[in-house]
Amino acid sequence: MSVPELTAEETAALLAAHPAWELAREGKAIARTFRFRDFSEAWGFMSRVALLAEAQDHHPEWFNVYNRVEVTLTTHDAGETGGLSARDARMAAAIEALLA
Ligand code: H2B
Repeated sequence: MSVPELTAEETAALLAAHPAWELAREGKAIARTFRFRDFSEAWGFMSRVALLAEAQDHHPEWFNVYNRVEVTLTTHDAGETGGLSARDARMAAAIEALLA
């Protein structure tokens, strides 16, 4: 529980920088649903995000059905019970960069 949570201003900046993401869990997380052509492309995306997650030691919560991947980013080590931190902002930016 040692990671500082984003301030309201920092959270607003995060959403402005990545408008496809939305706040979830009463502001404690951000979420985005990705759709791909098929399962193979979805799994390829997940594989690349998994490598990012290991490199950043920051791991997404996600749910996959065929070509759809729902990603939730939150920091378990932030706040009392988890919250948004700079780690989530960095991961969101890295995921966006994968798809750019
Ligand atoms: N992922 C996420 N989403 N939040 C965390 O707080 C977190 C993590 N902490 N991955 C890391 C691992 C921590 O448990 C290890 C010990 O560094």
